[in-house]
Amino acid sequence: MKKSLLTLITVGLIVFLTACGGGENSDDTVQNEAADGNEGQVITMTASNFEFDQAEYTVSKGEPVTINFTTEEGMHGIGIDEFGVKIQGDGSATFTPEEPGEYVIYCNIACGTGHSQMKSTLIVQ
Ligand SMILES: [Cu+2]
Repeated sequence: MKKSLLTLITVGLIVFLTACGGGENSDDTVQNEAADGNEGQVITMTASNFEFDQAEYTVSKGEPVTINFTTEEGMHGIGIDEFGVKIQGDGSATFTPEEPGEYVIYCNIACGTGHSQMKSTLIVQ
């Protein structure tokens, strides 16, 4: 009676340890997939009162673009209507431009007297 109970515990322990090992392996797989998903073009944009850090940002068509946006002064956001980009305050957005052209990047928060001049151009080539 005692011996069979011990066997049961031993078998249970082995199954438990094996299950844990399997869990670690699937975590590794997820990390690798996430690293692959990071490919693409990254634009770092910052805003102050009342301008963006560059007048033009150039990207290539057909590849994902990620915009990382931060506000250094005041409260700003960015909108690019053609790509459905809407960031308010710090944030990021990813989209894939397919058509070459020039697209307006504008501040989408009524931030003050210079708000209407807060525009830059996204050039897709
Ligand atoms: Cu604004």
